[in-house]
Amino acid sequence: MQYSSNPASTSTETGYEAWLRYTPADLESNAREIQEYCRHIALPKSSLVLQTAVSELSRGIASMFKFEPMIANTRQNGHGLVLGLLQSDGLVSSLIDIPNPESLTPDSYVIQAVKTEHSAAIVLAGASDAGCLYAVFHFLKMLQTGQQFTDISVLETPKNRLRMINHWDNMDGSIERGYAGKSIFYQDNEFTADFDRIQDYARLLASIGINAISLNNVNVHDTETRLITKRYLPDVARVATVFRKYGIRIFLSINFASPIQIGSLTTADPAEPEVQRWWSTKAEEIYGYIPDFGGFLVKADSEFRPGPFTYGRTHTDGANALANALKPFGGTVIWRCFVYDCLQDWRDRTTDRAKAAYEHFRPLDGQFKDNVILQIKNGPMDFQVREPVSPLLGGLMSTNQLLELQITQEYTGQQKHLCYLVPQWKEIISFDTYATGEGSTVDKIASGDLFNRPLGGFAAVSNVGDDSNWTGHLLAQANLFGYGRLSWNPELSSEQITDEWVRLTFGHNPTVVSTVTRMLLSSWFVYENYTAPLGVGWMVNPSHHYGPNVDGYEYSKWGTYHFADCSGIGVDRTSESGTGFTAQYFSPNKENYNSLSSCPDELLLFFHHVPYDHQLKSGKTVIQHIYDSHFQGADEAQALLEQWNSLSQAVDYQRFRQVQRKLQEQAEHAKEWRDIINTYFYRKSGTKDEKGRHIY
Ligand code: GCV
Repeated sequence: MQYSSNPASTSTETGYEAWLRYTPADLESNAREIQEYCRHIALPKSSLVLQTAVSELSRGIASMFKFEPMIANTRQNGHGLVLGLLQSDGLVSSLIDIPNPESLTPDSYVIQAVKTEHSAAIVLAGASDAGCLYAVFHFLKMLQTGQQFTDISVLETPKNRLRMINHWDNMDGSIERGYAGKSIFYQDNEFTADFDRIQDYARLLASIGINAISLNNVNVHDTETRLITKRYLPDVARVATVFRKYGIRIFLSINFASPIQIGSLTTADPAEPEVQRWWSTKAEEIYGYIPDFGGFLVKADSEFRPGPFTYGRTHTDGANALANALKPFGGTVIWRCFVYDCLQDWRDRTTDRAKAAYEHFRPLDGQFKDNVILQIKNGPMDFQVREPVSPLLGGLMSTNQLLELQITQEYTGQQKHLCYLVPQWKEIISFDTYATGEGSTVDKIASGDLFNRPLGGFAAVSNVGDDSNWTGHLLAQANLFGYGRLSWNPELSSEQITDEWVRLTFGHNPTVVSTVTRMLLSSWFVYENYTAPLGVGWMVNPSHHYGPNVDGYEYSKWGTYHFADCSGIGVDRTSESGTGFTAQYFSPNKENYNSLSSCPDELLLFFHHVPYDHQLKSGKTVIQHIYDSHFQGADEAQALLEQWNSLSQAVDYQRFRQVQRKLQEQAEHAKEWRDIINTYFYRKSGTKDEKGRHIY
């Protein structure tokens, strides 16, 4: 295959198309044969989402092959594509047989080649309209990545029923923890007029299998509280219409105190009949505008948000009251478990923020309505670069659960630094909780399979804003893509996902593919190396969370301490002398984390307070590890820049420069991290670097 000699010189790509570029240059030679199929599309039945499917297919074909396919509701002789529904579609059923139809879920789909003597078809069929759309995106991806179509037979069923994106967007246009510009939904307390952009976002999300989105920040302020009123519901309904075309249901974050704030009630007590009636009437009103409304996402009694505690009620009381209101309309309450004491005193050694979610929610297991899902952050603290998996995952056996991840890089470089999170997420979802013995991995808990729950899946905080390339750092698109792919199939490897993304984004030049892949796959470890060491977390500037500040949170009320002094560092969370957090895990994790000798190095300071000369499993002392990892991390950040620079003639100019600027900033900033962390610990410990490197 031929590569254009220097794409750097001609292209004006900004990254807006993300992984849906459909450039002819991306086609591998075997795709020529497939062109014959692409000239005719049969779509026997139609619907809103099937129309989207056929128009996405035509768009991809037109862009890659430079011809418009013919679309008909019957099949032509010769080669062609057939779109439709499994089981309920006569044409599709006449062409393919599904051996185990009972194993299909609504989003399942099939891509299958069917050849007879005189004709050849490729069937793209879903168990639902959305399934067909997913089949189309899969087919287009196969074209882009040069996969073989001869005898193709794909059957895909997502592992998770709910595959959700959470937006932390505010209606003034700001995004809490957003690093890619302003909101694509709101401006000046109104909905934006740019619905084309919203539709382009819906395309991106559907192409990676996302089927639910919450549109506003979980911290619901005054204006956003009114999203569920007549003032804004017509606009919400218009946004829902855009996402509906792509098989995506919308949710809203609500304010638990709404009955007071936008109703005329004097209480929001979930046990009060008038409050319950208020929510029921409100639900009816919302469904009048949006018949397929997904439901409410709720942050309650957390970080100063109102909740049932005000009235002496429990989270169960609060969540179930809302669930009752949504139930007649098929809606769901997603209730977040990020609940902890955020007014702690650093001298208080008994309260442990890491223990909080489990302490609050474990006793309530089994008491939530069937249309409630508890959303659990992956770590017990808060999306640090390295944390153990939350013990609440596995701790709840009779409750629907969603695993909450953070795509936006709040603590992982804020989309100025390259930090590809798929390897981190893979570690989390393949973590064995031992909840029901060996093999009780987080992915099976989230999906509902382990405990046979009716609802479950993944949710993650979006990293998208109105920057021209969506994510600020072009390579941060890989995190959004990777999240979607993993939420569809958590068993995909980091390497598979990365290879797909790199090829879709940059084409097939082997040097580009191998270099970008290497950069992405190493970047989380690089970031970890030059930031907070050995799982201790938090050494960031308060409030905005960017940049090094070892004591930034050490004497604050947020419960995020490392307890470094002149003799040692780390948080004692053992059962014997510490906070007892380790006891929230099942054996053998409990014992492994509790014991200094078996605790993994990378989490040592999360679980133990140790002297600086404590010897790690690596053979190094803690202090030498801090020095070595920080010198190494800063060098590796510089190496990322150099690796990228080697692609200057192989990547189109605008996209090349975007990434180059970010990597330059990262390399500089990594040195700042290195020096601040090393100097701090040199002064605290009084121990010299055994390699004699320069410490300020
Ligand atoms: C939306 C952390 C973040 C907050 C975020 C909160 C949450 O505390 O810093 O910005 O609020 O988590 O997840 O609710």
